[in-house]
Amino acid sequence: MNTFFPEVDAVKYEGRESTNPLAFKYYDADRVVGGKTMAEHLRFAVCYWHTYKSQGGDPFGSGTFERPWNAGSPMEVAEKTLEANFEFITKLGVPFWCFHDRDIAPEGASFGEAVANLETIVAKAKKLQQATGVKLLWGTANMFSHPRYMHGAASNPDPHVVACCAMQVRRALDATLELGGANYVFWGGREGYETLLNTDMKRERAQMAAFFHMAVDYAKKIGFTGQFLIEPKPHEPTKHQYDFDSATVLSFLREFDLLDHFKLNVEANHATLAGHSFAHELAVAAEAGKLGSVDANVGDPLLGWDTDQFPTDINDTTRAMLVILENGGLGSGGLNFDAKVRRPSIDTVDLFHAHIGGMDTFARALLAAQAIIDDGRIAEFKAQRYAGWDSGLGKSILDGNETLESLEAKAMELGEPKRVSGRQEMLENILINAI
Ligand code: XUL
Ligand code: CO
Repeated sequence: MNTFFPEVDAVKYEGRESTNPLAFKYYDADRVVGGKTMAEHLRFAVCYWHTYKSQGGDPFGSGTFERPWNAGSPMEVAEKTLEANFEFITKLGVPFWCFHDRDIAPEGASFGEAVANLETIVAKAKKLQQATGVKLLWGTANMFSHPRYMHGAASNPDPHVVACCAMQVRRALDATLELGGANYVFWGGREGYETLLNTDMKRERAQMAAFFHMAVDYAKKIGFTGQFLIEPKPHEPTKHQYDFDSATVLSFLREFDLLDHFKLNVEANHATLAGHSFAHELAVAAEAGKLGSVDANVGDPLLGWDTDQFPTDINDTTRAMLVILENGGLGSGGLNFDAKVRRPSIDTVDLFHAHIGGMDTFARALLAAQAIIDDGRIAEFKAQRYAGWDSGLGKSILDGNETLESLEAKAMELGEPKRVSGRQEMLENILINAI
Protein backbone atom coordinates (compact mmCIF):
# COMPACT_ATOMS: atom_id res chain seq x y z
CA MET A 1 0.00 0.00 0.00
CA ASN A 2 1.16 3.58 -0.69
CA THR A 3 2.34 5.64 2.25
CA PHE A 4 0.67 9.01 2.11
CA PHE A 5 1.60 10.05 5.64
CA PRO A 6 5.26 8.97 6.03
CA GLU A 7 5.87 11.63 8.69
CA VAL A 8 3.58 9.92 11.21
CA ASP A 9 3.59 6.52 12.90
CA ALA A 10 0.76 5.52 15.18
CA VAL A 11 -0.41 8.45 17.32
CA LYS A 12 -0.12 7.40 20.97
CA TYR A 13 -1.32 8.67 24.32
CA GLU A 14 1.63 10.28 26.12
CA GLY A 15 -0.17 12.25 28.83
CA ARG A 16 -0.37 15.90 29.84
CA GLU A 17 3.35 16.42 30.25
CA SER A 18 4.19 15.39 26.69
CA THR A 19 5.32 18.09 24.28
CA ASN A 20 5.13 15.77 21.27
CA PRO A 21 2.67 17.47 18.90
CA LEU A 22 1.81 14.08 17.38
CA ALA A 23 0.72 12.47 20.66
CA PHE A 24 -2.51 12.57 22.64
CA LYS A 25 -2.37 14.43 25.94
CA TYR A 26 -5.86 13.43 27.14
CA TYR A 27 -7.34 10.85 24.75
CA ASP A 28 -6.36 7.50 26.23
CA ALA A 29 -8.57 5.03 24.32
CA ASP A 30 -8.63 2.33 27.01
CA ARG A 31 -8.98 4.60 30.05
CA VAL A 32 -12.22 3.85 31.87
CA VAL A 33 -14.38 6.87 32.69
CA GLY A 34 -17.74 6.35 34.36
CA GLY A 35 -17.80 2.63 33.54
CA LYS A 36 -16.86 2.83 29.83
CA THR A 37 -13.58 3.35 28.02
CA MET A 38 -12.89 6.67 26.34
CA ALA A 39 -13.06 4.91 22.97
CA GLU A 40 -16.53 3.53 23.80
CA HIS A 41 -17.80 6.92 24.97
CA LEU A 42 -16.45 9.01 22.14
CA ARG A 43 -16.72 6.78 19.05
CA PHE A 44 -14.73 9.19 16.86
CA ALA A 45 -15.09 9.24 13.09
CA VAL A 46 -13.04 10.89 10.34
CA CYS A 47 -15.06 12.50 7.53
CA TYR A 48 -13.99 11.82 3.99
CA TRP A 49 -15.14 15.03 2.33
CA HIS A 50 -13.13 17.60 4.32
CA THR A 51 -10.18 15.41 5.23
CA TYR A 52 -9.23 14.18 1.76
CA LYS A 53 -11.41 15.95 -0.79
CA SER A 54 -11.08 19.51 0.46
CA GLN A 55 -8.55 21.42 -1.67
CA GLY A 56 -8.44 24.41 0.66
CA GLY A 57 -10.52 26.67 -1.58
CA ASP A 58 -12.81 29.37 -0.17
CA PRO A 59 -15.24 31.86 -1.80
CA PHE A 60 -12.32 34.22 -2.43
CA GLY A 61 -9.66 31.91 -3.75
CA SER A 62 -8.83 28.54 -5.24
CA GLY A 63 -7.35 25.54 -3.48
CA THR A 64 -4.01 25.64 -1.70
CA PHE A 65 -3.55 21.95 -0.83
CA GLU A 66 -1.51 19.57 -2.97
CA ARG A 67 -2.45 16.10 -1.81
CA PRO A 68 -0.34 13.13 -2.91
CA TRP A 69 -3.47 11.01 -3.48
CA ASN A 70 -4.82 13.49 -6.07
CA ALA A 71 -2.96 12.16 -9.11
CA GLY A 72 -4.13 10.11 -12.08
CA SER A 73 -7.49 9.35 -13.65
CA PRO A 74 -10.65 9.94 -11.56
CA MET A 75 -10.81 6.25 -10.58
CA GLU A 76 -7.09 6.18 -9.75
CA VAL A 77 -7.60 9.21 -7.53
CA ALA A 78 -10.58 7.48 -5.90
CA GLU A 79 -8.55 4.36 -5.14
CA LYS A 80 -5.56 6.28 -3.80
CA THR A 81 -7.80 8.49 -1.66
CA LEU A 82 -9.39 5.39 -0.17
CA GLU A 83 -5.96 4.02 0.71
CA ALA A 84 -5.02 7.37 2.25
CA ASN A 85 -8.23 7.25 4.32
CA PHE A 86 -7.47 3.89 5.87
CA GLU A 87 -3.82 4.76 6.45
CA PHE A 88 -4.76 8.05 8.13
CA ILE A 89 -7.46 6.54 10.33
CA THR A 90 -5.31 3.59 11.35
CA LYS A 91 -2.42 5.85 12.33
CA LEU A 92 -4.76 8.17 14.22
CA GLY A 93 -6.36 5.26 16.06
CA VAL A 94 -9.96 6.23 15.33
CA PRO A 95 -12.59 3.50 14.97
CA PHE A 96 -14.87 4.98 12.26
CA TRP A 97 -15.15 6.83 8.95
CA CYS A 98 -18.04 8.60 7.16
CA PHE A 99 -18.57 9.40 3.48
CA HIS A 100 -20.87 10.77 0.78
CA ASP A 101 -21.29 8.58 -2.31
CA ARG A 102 -19.66 11.22 -4.51
CA ASP A 103 -16.69 11.68 -2.16
CA ILE A 104 -15.54 8.13 -2.60
CA ALA A 105 -16.34 7.49 -6.29
CA PRO A 106 -16.54 9.76 -9.34
CA GLU A 107 -19.87 10.29 -11.11
CA GLY A 108 -18.40 9.34 -14.49
CA ALA A 109 -20.07 10.13 -17.80
CA SER A 110 -23.45 8.47 -17.17
CA PHE A 111 -25.69 7.24 -14.36
CA GLY A 112 -24.61 3.70 -15.21
CA GLU A 113 -20.97 4.65 -14.75
CA ALA A 114 -21.74 6.37 -11.45
CA VAL A 115 -23.35 3.19 -10.13
CA ALA A 116 -20.50 0.99 -11.36
CA ASN A 117 -17.79 3.30 -9.98
CA LEU A 118 -19.43 3.31 -6.58
CA GLU A 119 -19.66 -0.48 -6.54
CA THR A 120 -15.97 -0.82 -7.46
CA ILE A 121 -14.87 1.52 -4.68
CA VAL A 122 -17.20 -0.04 -2.12
CA ALA A 123 -15.71 -3.48 -2.86
CA LYS A 124 -12.23 -2.07 -2.23
CA ALA A 125 -13.39 -0.23 0.90
CA LYS A 126 -14.82 -3.46 2.26
CA LYS A 127 -11.45 -5.17 1.90
CA LEU A 128 -9.66 -2.25 3.56
CA GLN A 129 -12.17 -2.26 6.41
CA GLN A 130 -11.52 -5.96 6.95
CA ALA A 131 -7.75 -5.47 6.81
CA THR A 132 -7.67 -2.52 9.24
CA GLY A 133 -10.67 -3.11 11.52
CA VAL A 134 -11.91 0.42 10.75
CA LYS A 135 -15.73 0.60 10.61
CA LEU A 136 -18.28 2.80 8.91
CA LEU A 137 -20.20 5.17 11.21
CA TRP A 138 -22.44 6.39 8.42
CA GLY A 139 -22.87 6.81 4.73
CA THR A 140 -24.86 9.45 2.88
CA ALA A 141 -25.63 10.74 -0.62
CA ASN A 142 -24.40 14.06 -1.95
CA MET A 143 -27.47 15.61 -3.60
CA PHE A 144 -26.32 19.21 -3.45
CA SER A 145 -23.11 19.58 -5.50
CA HIS A 146 -24.29 18.58 -8.98
CA PRO A 147 -26.01 21.40 -10.94
CA ARG A 148 -29.12 19.19 -11.43
CA TYR A 149 -29.86 19.73 -7.74
CA MET A 150 -29.73 23.53 -7.88
CA HIS A 151 -33.46 23.73 -7.00
CA GLY A 152 -33.25 21.05 -4.32
CA ALA A 153 -33.17 17.27 -4.07
CA ALA A 154 -36.36 15.54 -2.82
CA SER A 155 -37.98 19.00 -2.52
CA ASN A 156 -37.27 19.77 -6.18
CA PRO A 157 -40.18 21.18 -8.24
CA ASP A 158 -39.30 18.62 -10.96
CA PRO A 159 -40.14 14.95 -10.15
CA HIS A 160 -37.55 13.85 -12.73
CA VAL A 161 -34.83 15.27 -10.48
CA VAL A 162 -36.38 13.45 -7.51
CA ALA A 163 -36.02 10.21 -9.48
CA CYS A 164 -32.27 10.92 -9.68
CA CYS A 165 -32.26 11.38 -5.89
CA ALA A 166 -33.96 8.02 -5.50
CA MET A 167 -31.24 6.40 -7.57
CA GLN A 168 -28.52 7.98 -5.45
CA VAL A 169 -30.08 7.19 -2.08
CA ARG A 170 -30.86 3.65 -3.13
CA ARG A 171 -27.24 3.05 -4.15
CA ALA A 172 -25.83 4.90 -1.14
CA LEU A 173 -27.98 2.71 1.13
CA ASP A 174 -26.74 -0.39 -0.68
CA ALA A 175 -23.17 0.81 -0.13
CA THR A 176 -23.78 1.58 3.55
CA LEU A 177 -25.32 -1.85 4.07
CA GLU A 178 -22.46 -3.56 2.24
CA LEU A 179 -19.95 -1.78 4.49
CA GLY A 180 -21.85 -2.56 7.68
CA GLY A 181 -22.62 1.14 8.37
CA ALA A 182 -24.10 1.79 11.82
CA ASN A 183 -26.22 4.73 10.58
CA TYR A 184 -27.33 6.53 7.44
CA VAL A 185 -27.48 10.35 7.34
CA PHE A 186 -29.76 12.73 5.48
CA TRP A 187 -28.45 16.27 5.51
CA GLY A 188 -30.85 18.42 3.47
CA GLY A 189 -28.19 19.98 1.23
CA ARG A 190 -30.38 22.23 -0.92
CA GLU A 191 -33.72 21.28 0.65
CA GLY A 192 -34.90 24.81 1.22
CA TYR A 193 -35.57 27.96 -0.78
CA GLU A 194 -34.01 31.16 -2.04
CA THR A 195 -37.30 33.08 -2.43
CA LEU A 196 -40.92 32.38 -1.50
CA LEU A 197 -41.88 34.08 -4.79
CA ASN A 198 -41.07 30.85 -6.65
CA THR A 199 -41.55 28.32 -3.84
CA ASP A 200 -44.49 26.26 -2.59
CA MET A 201 -43.14 25.32 0.82
CA LYS A 202 -46.09 23.11 1.67
CA ARG A 203 -45.56 20.94 -1.41
CA GLU A 204 -41.78 20.80 -0.98
CA ARG A 205 -41.97 19.61 2.62
CA ALA A 206 -44.58 16.98 1.69
CA GLN A 207 -42.30 15.76 -1.13
CA MET A 208 -39.43 15.36 1.32
CA ALA A 209 -41.66 13.34 3.63
CA ALA A 210 -42.77 11.07 0.77
CA PHE A 211 -39.13 10.55 -0.13
CA PHE A 212 -38.17 9.65 3.45
CA HIS A 213 -40.99 7.10 3.56
CA MET A 214 -39.60 5.49 0.39
CA ALA A 215 -36.14 5.39 1.96
CA VAL A 216 -37.55 3.72 5.10
CA ASP A 217 -39.32 1.13 2.93
CA TYR A 218 -36.19 0.44 0.90
CA ALA A 219 -34.03 0.03 4.01
CA LYS A 220 -36.54 -2.50 5.33
CA LYS A 221 -36.54 -4.33 2.01
CA ILE A 222 -32.76 -4.75 1.84
CA GLY A 223 -32.39 -5.50 5.55
CA PHE A 224 -30.54 -2.34 6.53
CA THR A 225 -31.02 -2.05 10.28
CA GLY A 226 -28.76 0.95 10.89
CA GLN A 227 -30.21 4.13 12.37
CA PHE A 228 -31.58 6.81 10.00
CA LEU A 229 -30.46 10.31 10.98
CA ILE A 230 -31.48 13.79 9.85
CA GLU A 231 -28.91 16.55 10.28
CA PRO A 232 -30.48 19.95 11.00
CA LYS A 233 -29.08 23.18 9.54
CA PRO A 234 -30.83 26.58 9.35
CA HIS A 235 -29.35 28.04 6.17
CA GLU A 236 -26.47 27.63 3.71
CA PRO A 237 -26.45 26.75 0.94
CA THR A 238 -30.07 27.95 0.70
CA LYS A 239 -31.33 31.06 2.43
CA HIS A 240 -33.76 28.93 4.43
CA GLN A 241 -33.21 25.21 4.98
CA TYR A 242 -36.30 23.16 5.86
CA ASP A 243 -34.40 21.15 8.51
CA PHE A 244 -33.74 24.41 10.39
CA ASP A 245 -32.85 23.06 13.85
CA SER A 246 -33.53 20.12 16.17
CA ALA A 247 -36.98 21.38 17.16
CA THR A 248 -38.03 21.95 13.53
CA VAL A 249 -36.89 18.49 12.44
CA LEU A 250 -38.67 16.79 15.35
CA SER A 251 -41.86 18.60 14.45
CA PHE A 252 -41.47 17.61 10.77
CA LEU A 253 -40.98 13.95 11.74
CA ARG A 254 -44.12 14.05 13.91
CA GLU A 255 -46.18 15.81 11.24
CA PHE A 256 -45.37 13.21 8.61
CA ASP A 257 -45.43 10.09 10.78
CA LEU A 258 -41.67 9.48 10.52
CA LEU A 259 -40.67 9.85 14.15
CA ASP A 260 -40.22 6.12 14.76
CA HIS A 261 -37.69 5.81 11.95
CA PHE A 262 -35.33 8.72 12.56
CA LYS A 263 -33.01 10.30 15.09
CA LEU A 264 -30.96 13.46 14.76
CA ASN A 265 -27.35 14.06 13.80
CA VAL A 266 -26.56 17.29 15.63
CA GLU A 267 -23.75 19.45 14.25
CA ALA A 268 -22.17 22.10 16.47
CA ASN A 269 -21.58 24.68 13.72
CA HIS A 270 -25.17 24.32 12.50
CA ALA A 271 -26.38 25.04 16.04
CA THR A 272 -24.38 28.29 16.02
CA LEU A 273 -25.84 29.25 12.64
CA ALA A 274 -29.34 28.64 14.04
CA GLY A 275 -28.63 31.03 16.91
CA HIS A 276 -28.46 28.20 19.44
CA SER A 277 -25.67 26.74 21.53
CA PHE A 278 -24.38 23.26 20.66
CA ALA A 279 -25.60 22.00 24.05
CA HIS A 280 -29.09 23.40 23.37
CA GLU A 281 -29.43 21.51 20.09
CA LEU A 282 -28.18 18.31 21.72
CA ALA A 283 -30.57 18.77 24.64
CA VAL A 284 -33.62 19.32 22.42
CA ALA A 285 -32.83 16.10 20.55
CA ALA A 286 -32.03 14.18 23.76
CA GLU A 287 -35.24 15.22 25.51
CA ALA A 288 -37.21 13.69 22.66
CA GLY A 289 -35.15 10.49 22.89
CA LYS A 290 -33.78 11.33 19.45
CA LEU A 291 -30.12 12.18 19.95
CA GLY A 292 -28.53 9.86 17.40
CA SER A 293 -25.08 11.15 16.50
CA VAL A 294 -22.93 14.28 16.42
CA ASP A 295 -20.97 16.20 13.81
CA ALA A 296 -18.17 17.52 16.00
CA ASN A 297 -16.87 20.86 14.78
CA VAL A 298 -17.30 24.54 15.59
CA GLY A 299 -18.04 27.77 13.75
CA ASP A 300 -16.33 31.05 14.34
CA PRO A 301 -18.50 33.39 16.41
CA LEU A 302 -17.27 36.33 14.31
CA LEU A 303 -17.95 34.73 10.92
CA GLY A 304 -21.53 34.07 9.86
CA TRP A 305 -20.93 30.96 7.78
CA ASP A 306 -20.26 27.28 8.19
CA THR A 307 -16.50 27.42 8.80
CA ASP A 308 -16.35 23.78 10.01
CA GLN A 309 -13.37 24.20 12.32
CA PHE A 310 -12.02 21.61 14.70
CA PRO A 311 -13.32 21.93 18.27
CA THR A 312 -10.88 23.43 20.76
CA ASP A 313 -13.22 25.18 23.21
CA ILE A 314 -13.20 23.09 26.37
CA ASN A 315 -16.01 24.99 28.10
CA ASP A 316 -18.46 24.54 25.22
CA THR A 317 -17.41 20.94 24.65
CA THR A 318 -17.85 20.09 28.34
CA ARG A 319 -21.42 21.44 28.25
CA ALA A 320 -22.04 19.26 25.19
CA MET A 321 -20.51 16.16 26.81
CA LEU A 322 -22.71 16.69 29.87
CA VAL A 323 -25.80 16.40 27.67
CA ILE A 324 -24.36 13.34 25.91
CA LEU A 325 -23.50 11.58 29.19
CA GLU A 326 -26.89 12.41 30.69
CA ASN A 327 -28.38 10.90 27.55
CA GLY A 328 -26.55 7.66 28.31
CA GLY A 329 -24.21 8.17 25.34
CA LEU A 330 -24.83 8.17 21.61
CA GLY A 331 -25.89 4.57 21.05
CA SER A 332 -25.00 3.56 17.51
CA GLY A 333 -23.87 7.14 16.79
CA GLY A 334 -20.52 8.78 17.36
CA LEU A 335 -18.52 11.98 17.13
CA ASN A 336 -17.77 12.64 13.48
CA PHE A 337 -15.24 15.39 12.82
CA ASP A 338 -17.14 17.24 10.09
CA ALA A 339 -14.30 19.76 10.16
CA LYS A 340 -11.55 21.00 7.90
CA VAL A 341 -8.12 22.50 8.38
CA ARG A 342 -7.76 26.17 7.44
CA ARG A 343 -6.69 27.19 3.94
CA PRO A 344 -3.09 28.00 4.92
CA SER A 345 -2.69 24.67 6.78
CA ILE A 346 -1.38 23.01 3.66
CA ASP A 347 0.60 20.02 4.94
CA THR A 348 -0.85 16.55 5.43
CA VAL A 349 0.56 16.60 8.96
CA ASP A 350 -1.86 19.46 9.70
CA LEU A 351 -4.66 16.88 9.34
CA PHE A 352 -3.13 14.98 12.26
CA HIS A 353 -2.73 18.08 14.43
CA ALA A 354 -6.35 19.01 13.77
CA HIS A 355 -7.78 15.62 14.69
CA ILE A 356 -5.49 15.18 17.71
CA GLY A 357 -6.65 18.55 19.05
CA GLY A 358 -10.32 17.71 18.49
CA MET A 359 -9.95 14.30 20.15
CA ASP A 360 -8.06 15.73 23.12
CA THR A 361 -10.67 18.46 23.53
CA PHE A 362 -13.47 15.86 23.68
CA ALA A 363 -11.45 13.59 25.98
CA ARG A 364 -10.87 16.50 28.38
CA ALA A 365 -14.52 17.44 28.15
CA LEU A 366 -15.52 13.84 28.88
CA LEU A 367 -13.36 13.84 32.03
CA ALA A 368 -14.80 17.19 33.14
CA ALA A 369 -18.42 16.19 32.42
CA GLN A 370 -18.00 12.89 34.27
CA ALA A 371 -16.44 14.78 37.20
CA ILE A 372 -19.50 17.09 37.27
CA ILE A 373 -21.82 14.08 37.27
CA ASP A 374 -19.80 12.32 40.00
CA ASP A 375 -19.74 15.54 42.04
CA GLY A 376 -23.53 15.55 41.87
CA ARG A 377 -24.11 19.15 42.99
CA ILE A 378 -25.56 20.39 39.70
CA ALA A 379 -27.96 17.44 39.45
CA GLU A 380 -28.91 17.88 43.09
CA PHE A 381 -29.54 21.59 42.56
CA LYS A 382 -31.83 20.88 39.62
CA ALA A 383 -33.69 18.17 41.53
CA GLN A 384 -34.28 20.57 44.43
CA ARG A 385 -35.32 23.35 42.05
CA TYR A 386 -38.21 21.25 40.70
CA ALA A 387 -38.97 19.27 43.86
CA GLY A 388 -42.31 21.04 44.15
CA TRP A 389 -43.52 19.05 41.14
CA ASP A 390 -42.74 15.64 42.64
CA SER A 391 -45.54 15.71 45.19
CA GLY A 392 -48.31 17.89 46.58
CA LEU A 393 -49.52 20.80 44.46
CA GLY A 394 -47.09 20.32 41.55
CA LYS A 395 -47.91 16.62 41.18
CA SER A 396 -51.61 17.37 41.40
CA ILE A 397 -51.28 19.86 38.47
CA LEU A 398 -49.35 17.36 36.37
CA ASP A 399 -51.86 14.62 37.14
CA GLY A 400 -54.60 16.83 35.71
CA ASN A 401 -56.41 17.24 39.00
CA GLU A 402 -56.35 21.03 39.08
CA THR A 403 -58.14 23.84 37.24
CA LEU A 404 -57.47 27.55 36.89
CA GLU A 405 -60.13 28.10 39.56
CA SER A 406 -58.72 25.57 42.03
CA LEU A 407 -55.23 27.07 41.57
CA GLU A 408 -56.57 30.58 42.04
CA ALA A 409 -58.01 29.45 45.38
CA LYS A 410 -54.60 27.98 46.29
CA ALA A 411 -52.78 31.22 45.38
CA MET A 412 -55.24 33.21 47.56
CA GLU A 413 -54.58 30.82 50.42
CA LEU A 414 -50.76 30.76 50.11
CA GLY A 415 -50.16 34.43 49.29
CA GLU A 416 -46.99 35.78 47.60
CA PRO A 417 -44.43 33.02 46.72
CA LYS A 418 -40.97 33.11 48.27
CA ARG A 419 -38.26 34.19 45.77
CA VAL A 420 -35.23 31.94 45.36
CA SER A 421 -31.92 32.45 43.55
CA GLY A 422 -31.16 30.58 40.32
CA ARG A 423 -27.50 30.35 41.48
CA GLN A 424 -26.21 30.53 37.89
CA GLU A 425 -22.78 31.84 38.88
CA MET A 426 -22.31 29.18 41.55
CA LEU A 427 -23.21 26.47 39.01
CA GLU A 428 -20.85 27.98 36.41
CA ASN A 429 -18.09 27.82 39.00
CA ILE A 430 -18.70 24.11 39.49
CA LEU A 431 -18.35 23.68 35.72
CA ILE A 432 -15.11 25.65 35.40
CA ASN A 433 -13.62 23.96 38.44
CA ALA A 434 -14.29 20.55 36.89
CA ILE A 435 -12.33 21.63 33.81
C1 XUL B 1 -22.91 20.39 5.59
C2 XUL B 1 -22.71 19.17 6.39
C3 XUL B 1 -22.60 17.90 5.63
C4 XUL B 1 -23.28 16.75 6.31
C5 XUL B 1 -23.31 15.50 5.48
O1 XUL B 1 -23.00 21.55 6.33
O2 XUL B 1 -22.60 19.24 7.59
O3 XUL B 1 -21.27 17.62 5.42
O4 XUL B 1 -22.69 16.46 7.52
O5 XUL B 1 -23.92 15.68 4.26
CO1 CO C 1 -22.32 17.82 9.07
